[in-house]
Amino acid sequence: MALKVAVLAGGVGAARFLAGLVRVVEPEGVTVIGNTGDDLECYGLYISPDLDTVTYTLAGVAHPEQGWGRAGDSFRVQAELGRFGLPAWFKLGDLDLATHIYRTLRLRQGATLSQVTAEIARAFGLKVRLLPVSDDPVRTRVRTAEGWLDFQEYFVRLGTQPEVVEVRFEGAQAARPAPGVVEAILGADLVILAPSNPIISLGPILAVPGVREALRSTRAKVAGISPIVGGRALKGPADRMLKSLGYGASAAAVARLFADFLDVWVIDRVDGGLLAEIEGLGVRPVAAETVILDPGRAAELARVVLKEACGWSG
Ligand code: FO1
Repeated sequence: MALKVAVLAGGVGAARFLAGLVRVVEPEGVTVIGNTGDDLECYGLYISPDLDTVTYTLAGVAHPEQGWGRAGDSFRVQAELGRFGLPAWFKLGDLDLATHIYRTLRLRQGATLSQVTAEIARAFGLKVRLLPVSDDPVRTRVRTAEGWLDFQEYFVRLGTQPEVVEVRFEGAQAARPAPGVVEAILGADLVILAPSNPIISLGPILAVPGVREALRSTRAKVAGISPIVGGRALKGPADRMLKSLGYGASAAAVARLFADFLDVWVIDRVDGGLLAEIEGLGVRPVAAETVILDPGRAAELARVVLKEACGWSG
């Protein structure tokens, strides 16, 4: 029987890790629990960036450098929308728009986000099960000197430049985990926190009542991969955010955020000096090559996680 793995996932970093994981375990046994805090409406369309990034990456159709959006996409529709004065700071390619049109159409017909996500995943030939963390709206908002901003305004329009002094996940308290989310965590052989921004990618997932409790009570080992290497985020604003929110930007500081449910924390070899600090949190640290340069390296990293967390050696 396939090893049952549940993965908590944000966007690009998580998707690249998953592309490696499915090379080493049977994808049919993998459930991906995706962040929906970044979701937005644009031109009346419902966009779920992190779910799409996972879908496109696993389908092999993601933009190779950006990691989000489609490879070889064109922007003719968005350019034409400029004629009517509509803003175009959130780049939506023509192929990508088809996904958003389909999702919006199905949601208007009464389908849930998890149903549509499964339909889109099937259309792209995914073998993993991809679940939004919730079918209820959860929206990440950040407070900066300019006041409260919607997540994508901060992330894309302002290019993550303003300092973030507070983060909230609107709707999270009233949200219920999507069907299968808690069951996947409780029924897994292994739960993995992908190398994602701990505040804005994993934060919304953990903020949905029932998810953190499931992570604390599952009999599966819970392992995570640090997205901070040598005090720096490999991608995005995680290091600056961790500092401005007062947590500190180190692989150990991120482990502290998850210490109540984390068993194994995989850090980069350059952070070997943090092993004792992580052990002090009651978490077993493992030093490995964590920088994902290609799917081969991602597969190597997945092998380390599987071996260290549950003794799996293929
Ligand atoms: N990221 C950008 O930096 N600029 C964009 O214009 C942009 C558009 C976009 C469209 C669809 C999509 O699925 C993702 C998109 N992203 C864009 C990425 C997205 O903002 C972030 O990757 C996530 O929300 C953070 O994980």
